[in-house]
Amino acid sequence: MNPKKPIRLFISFLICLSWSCNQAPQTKKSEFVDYLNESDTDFDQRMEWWRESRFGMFIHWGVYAVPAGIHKGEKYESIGEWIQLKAKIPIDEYEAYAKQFNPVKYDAEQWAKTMKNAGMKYVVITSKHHDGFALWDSAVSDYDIVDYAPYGKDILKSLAEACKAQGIKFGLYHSIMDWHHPQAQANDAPNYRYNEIFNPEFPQYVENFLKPQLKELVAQYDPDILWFDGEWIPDFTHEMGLDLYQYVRTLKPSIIINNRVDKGRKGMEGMNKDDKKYAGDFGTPEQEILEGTSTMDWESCMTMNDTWGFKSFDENWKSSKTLIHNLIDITAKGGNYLLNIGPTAEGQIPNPSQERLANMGSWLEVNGEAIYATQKFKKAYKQGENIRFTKKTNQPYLYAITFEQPSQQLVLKHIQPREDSSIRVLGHEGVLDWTFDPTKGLIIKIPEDLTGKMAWTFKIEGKEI
Ligand code: FHN
Repeated sequence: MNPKKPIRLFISFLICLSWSCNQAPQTKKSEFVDYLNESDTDFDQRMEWWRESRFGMFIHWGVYAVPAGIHKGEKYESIGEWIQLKAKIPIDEYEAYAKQFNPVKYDAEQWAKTMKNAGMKYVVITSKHHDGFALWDSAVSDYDIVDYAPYGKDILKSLAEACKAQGIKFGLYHSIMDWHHPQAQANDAPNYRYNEIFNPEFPQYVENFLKPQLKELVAQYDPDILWFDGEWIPDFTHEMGLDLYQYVRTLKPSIIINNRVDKGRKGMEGMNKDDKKYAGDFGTPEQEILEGTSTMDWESCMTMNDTWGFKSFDENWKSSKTLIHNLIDITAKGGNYLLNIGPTAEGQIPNPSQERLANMGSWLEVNGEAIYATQKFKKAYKQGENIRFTKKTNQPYLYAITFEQPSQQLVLKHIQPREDSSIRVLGHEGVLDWTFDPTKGLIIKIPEDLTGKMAWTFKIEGKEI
């Protein structure tokens, strides 16, 4: 939910006033729409495809894949995309890495097919991370993949086209913080007094660089999602956040924007301190899954190993089973799963990532109806630690998904089947014997030859109790 309350009415009135006085760049006075006070009906309609998608690919890709965690022979244990700051690399030295960024093995069509085969319905790729390097041909800056790097081709253009050809929604991650632009955090680049001082020219960076780049990204690549990050810096204010949300929605009214566009996020837990005051369409738990459910839309973003950007020596990969169980748990709690890959400097998806994506796609090919276009149970999203529940949005089907292979019988407490209905395990031939008793619950007889792996989905026609 993205309820709007009086506190924002006043602030958005001020934004409307300033905008209408300044003839908002994209709309005439009469056309001004106050997106900070959208109706719940309009909000729900705009979020529908995103809620039904459940599963997307996060891509952290850029110059940081060149050092890949190692600088001047020293390995840095931090997340790969932070190497410029963690290794205190002066800007001119880091720019030398940009001059080496030449992903000749990048194949946008292959990447889009990999997402499709993994069962992912949308993608969010870094257009610009904190290092300030643009993965598209920007007219606002030459610090980009076409003008600055030897590669010379527009990565976002080819990926946007390939994703749209595969029916995959296209999203952009864009960092508000910028270590390269002199009017942003990088004004004292060699020392990186990151997050310690205000840059007096930061407002000019927002108006004359951040917004113009966002405008060209929306115009050129028509993204369905804008995923902001780096909003925590002291230079960026709540008022800037409200204005940025209004600005981007005015560029593309149907676009979906995360809560890192504003200052409401409670750290890595990712939800808003007060979702009535702060802008953003969904919460963003990072490297964690909410303990329970939420009235606000949310999406857990997580890595497959320990880094977002590629590191040559991070081999701490989560198992396919863990990744699938995360997806099931998140879905049962009503959230989305944004699972990250960090491609190499040559433009390849690491083999361990490809293997896990293929395994997830195989499971979803059989069990996807229990994930996509489902809602959470109203009363109980789980039973014990190894059973999760989901239900179809507009059909009488409910799903009980078990993390461990059941044997002999499965007893379910929160579902009453319709009399004379059939119960099946997705991917397993035949129907299962069952009995229902209001006290004992639903008792399902498990066949000895039960097929399936990693998680088992019981499809039941009936109602939640
Ligand atoms: O600093 C970034 C980090 O590099 C990465 O992009 C994650 C993923 O969303 N977000 C920030 C850390 O919270």
